Amino acid sequence: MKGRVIKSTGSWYLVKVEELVISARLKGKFKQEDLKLTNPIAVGDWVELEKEEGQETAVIQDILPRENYVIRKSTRKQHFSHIIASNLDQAILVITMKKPRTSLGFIDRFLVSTESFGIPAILVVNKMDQLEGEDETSWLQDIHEIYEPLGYPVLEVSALKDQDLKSKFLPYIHGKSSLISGHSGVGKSTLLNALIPEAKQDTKEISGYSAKGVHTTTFAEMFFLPEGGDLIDTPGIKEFGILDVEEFELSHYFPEMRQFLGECKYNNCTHVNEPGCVVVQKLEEGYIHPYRYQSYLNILHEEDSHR
Ligand SMILES: Nc1nc2c(ncn2[C@@H]2O[C@H](COP(=O)(O)OP(=O)(O)OP(=O)(O)O)[C@@H](O)[C@H]2O)c(=O)[nH]1
Ligand SMILES: [Mg+2]
Ligand SMILES: [Zn+2]
Repeated sequence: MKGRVIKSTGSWYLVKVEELVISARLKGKFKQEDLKLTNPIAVGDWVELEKEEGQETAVIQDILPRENYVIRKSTRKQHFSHIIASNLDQAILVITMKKPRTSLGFIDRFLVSTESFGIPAILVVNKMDQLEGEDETSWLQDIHEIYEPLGYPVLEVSALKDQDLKSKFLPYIHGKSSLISGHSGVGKSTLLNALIPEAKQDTKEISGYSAKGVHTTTFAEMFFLPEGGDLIDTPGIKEFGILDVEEFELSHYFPEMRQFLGECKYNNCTHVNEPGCVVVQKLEEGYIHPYRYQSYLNILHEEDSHR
């Protein structure tokens, strides 16, 4: 039989085979192409499985080739990576202005990752009911001004309060497989519950002391929209370690730079201080947002120090 992995707890996997959900385990070791992974099988994987004799459970025999995946550096094991989910149509990044605050740098790292995986991304500003004051309005304005022209849709929602959340959201998620990501406490599970009430994901108040989330969701899990499509709730992430992006490659994952890349004087230009750099010229002319360029430099230099 063929099925899709909807949850993985480490040793057991829940696999959806047509309308059934079956518990399955892995037998033996799996070879992964060149990747050092902490998890051989991820949510979203299509697998081939076989029923165990006289039991309700099954054994996973094979993983079908992944169309794409979102992967991050393992926080536990050096030089290892963790696949968050695979076979996705898009990634939804939930962000909040406060409690917790999502920085532009974090957003940019996330977007560089999804660009490098070839996965479209959407930004969802949650907790709009809490937005107040000039500071916060100007943060929101920045988000719209920076990201919409780059082709990333920006949605404003309140997962807790919006009455029309579903109708607002459905055009973006209908019939698609969407990953939901973001810091702990931004309301990923709350949003999921609002869209799919049967999901009943645990949610928890953020810590009053640190104004950060308390890592309520601990495993990625896929839920199905009755209208068609699925959403994958994931544990909150602190930072997004970017993988295997070469210096000269990084600008390919900034859509506003990508269009000028052939035009720099040197074809291995890193767009820092090389003569005849068209990216720096476009920055000065105002075609590239200074915050985005700053993020570019930050990622470039951080990745440098990891090499
Ligand atoms: N005021 C307000 N609070 C919200 C909103 N959405 C979520 N919250 C609250 O934010 C807190 C965290 O929500 P969760 O859904 O648990 O956050 P999460 O992103 O799933 O967090 P992790 O599972 O830890 O990654 C809860 O107390 C929610 O009730 C919103 O739109 N407005
Ligand atoms: Mg959660
Ligand atoms: Zn350049």
